Amino acid sequence: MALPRGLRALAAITLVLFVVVLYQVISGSTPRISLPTSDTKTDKWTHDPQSEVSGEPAGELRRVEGNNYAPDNPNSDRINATILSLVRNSELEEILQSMRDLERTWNSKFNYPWTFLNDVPFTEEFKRKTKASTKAEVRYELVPKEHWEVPAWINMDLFQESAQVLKEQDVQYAEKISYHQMCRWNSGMFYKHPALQNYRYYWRVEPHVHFFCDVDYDVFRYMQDNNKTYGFTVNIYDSPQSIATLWPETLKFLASDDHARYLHPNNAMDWLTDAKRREEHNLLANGYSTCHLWSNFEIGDMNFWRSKQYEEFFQHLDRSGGFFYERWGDAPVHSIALGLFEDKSKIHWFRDIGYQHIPYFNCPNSPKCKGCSAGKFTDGEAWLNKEDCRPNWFKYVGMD
Ligand SMILES: Nc1nc2c(ncn2[C@@H]2O[C@H](COP(=O)(O)OP(=O)(O)OP(=O)(O)O)[C@@H](O)[C@H]2O)c(=O)[nH]1
Ligand SMILES: [Mg+2]
Repeated sequence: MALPRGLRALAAITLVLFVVVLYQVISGSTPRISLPTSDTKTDKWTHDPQSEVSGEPAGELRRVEGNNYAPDNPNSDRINATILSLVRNSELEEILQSMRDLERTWNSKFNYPWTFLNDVPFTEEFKRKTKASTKAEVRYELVPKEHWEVPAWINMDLFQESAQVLKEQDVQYAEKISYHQMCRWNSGMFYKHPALQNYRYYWRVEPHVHFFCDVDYDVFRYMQDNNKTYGFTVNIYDSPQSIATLWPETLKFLASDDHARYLHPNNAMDWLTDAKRREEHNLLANGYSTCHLWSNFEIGDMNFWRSKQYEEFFQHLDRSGGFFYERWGDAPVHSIALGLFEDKSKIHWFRDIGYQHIPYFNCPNSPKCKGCSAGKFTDGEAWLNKEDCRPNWFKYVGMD
């Protein structure tokens, strides 16, 4: 007996829904859950959003009132946070430049302590001149030898051979062992420094960077009050040759010991694995878009790096040798971990912090900014513009 048309339509819809649900259940072995993200998400990239006028982040911001941030106020409103800089004695002039900019635009108001770190002792001149550049407390710390030295399982002959191969592929700094050590230290060691144990938040500052805009609120308080884990300014593609096996190692980690349970339900997997915008990067990096939060600027919560999942992830990567046999940077390592294990809504684009590390900028359109042109991404060769992968961040995550 034929069913009435209405019932036939209902049966067809039910069947389709059943197939869709069945497909989702079967393909559910990838614990990737898409949740609605902010309405600042955009797939349209007709012009740089920084060319539009913008201001401070939304919400209540903690500001200077009377002496609440005075350097010598024992009951100040500062939270447990420090500005952090790994730097060489030879980069004194360059770090003084960075200090001048950050003090002028922000820290002369909030007086957060500076912590300088080095693998060799700082010179007296370094200490004297940096101390004279701020009213805030300054600390000088030596990196523990065991945090810096090349791990025992690294075969130095293999390192030399690999470095030659990477060099032929134009991977920058491939032969420079200290560069590999620095990347490894920034990936999995800095927050373990004994002098940082009482600190939770940090602002990473490199020598020879520029800050352009007055920032009139306590950014560390912003992170804490808004439950943010990580803040960035610039988002760029990496050299795929420097990280050829980083993503395969990441997948191995996820596939072993039930580590897939560490994936956050609101992760940024689609941002990490995008193959649409720059397919050849994804191919050469074996499934990773290479898009990363540029880590010479970081404002972060060290509790994330101190978490069990990140420690296990770092140990896995470290044991695989890729910090030396390839040239894995701390930026892709941090970005992959954040993209997988953290709620992507806790990663904040500090669009209001005007910043430059040669050759890229984050330059807002705001009367608070001086010295950079709004929306400019690079002052280098025009081809550098294609290294910008913020469009992917805005597409998959949003501008919050
Ligand atoms: N103390 C110390 N600091 C280092 C060493 N290597 C790098 N750094 C610091 O680590 C940070 C990153 O190093 P950079 O040489 O700037 O690396 P990069 O930003 O990838 O390269 P550039 O584009 O040349 O700036 C900087 O703050 C350096 O001062 C080292 O061997 N010892
Ligand atoms: Mg640098």
